[in-house]
Amino acid sequence: MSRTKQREQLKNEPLYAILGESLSLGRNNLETAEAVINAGVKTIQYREKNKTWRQKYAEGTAIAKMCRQHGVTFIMNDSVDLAIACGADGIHVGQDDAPLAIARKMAGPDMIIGVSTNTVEEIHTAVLEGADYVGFGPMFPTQSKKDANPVVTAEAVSYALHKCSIPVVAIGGIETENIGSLYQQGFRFFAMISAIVSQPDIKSAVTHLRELIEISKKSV
Ligand code: 3NM
Repeated sequence: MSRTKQREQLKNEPLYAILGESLSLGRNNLETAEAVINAGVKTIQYREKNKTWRQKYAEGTAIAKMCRQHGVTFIMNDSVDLAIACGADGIHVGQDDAPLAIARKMAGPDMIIGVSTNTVEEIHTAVLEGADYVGFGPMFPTQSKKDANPVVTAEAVSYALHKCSIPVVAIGGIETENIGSLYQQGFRFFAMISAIVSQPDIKSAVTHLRELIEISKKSV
């Protein structure tokens, strides 16, 4: 699939799964990726903080290939060199990773680039610098990220919903209990680790999340 099509797909697909092996109930990242792909999720991010470059490269390359075969967009977390080396479609950078302009310069105009944001200022800067989407959170407290920021403020939520011209992917503590209310608030894209990869049955977890979104759609 072309990157142009993938950019379009990002705007149409509500669910964004993030892989993290320590949270995957004993499955390895390839097994989890396969289950997530089979569940129909169209965006997958590889996020490992404690593996070596070589391990990340090996896993990332294999998952990128699986994603390519199934029309799934594959995003590498943090590192531009790994994203390029693995043949990822995109990179997700945090506020402490390579600045977007540098990442763009290294990765080229075609690479999808997402940026983690927590404040109005960070969203504003990411848009100005040409991000394709922002990750925005944490929406709720989360156990999955050790150094998570404070939960986003009402002011930042309002800016994200009404002033941000690129897709806002809500993240942090999103699960079946709250995805519907986030949808009703105006969020359309949802990134999750535990509500997807920590579930015993990933396919039924994803189906349930989709159903909750569909129900909320009818009430907005
Ligand atoms: N980034 P879960 S919160 C990876 O706020 C990540 O930028 C966050 O995991 C941010 O869905 C987070 O299990 C963890 O809460 C998301």
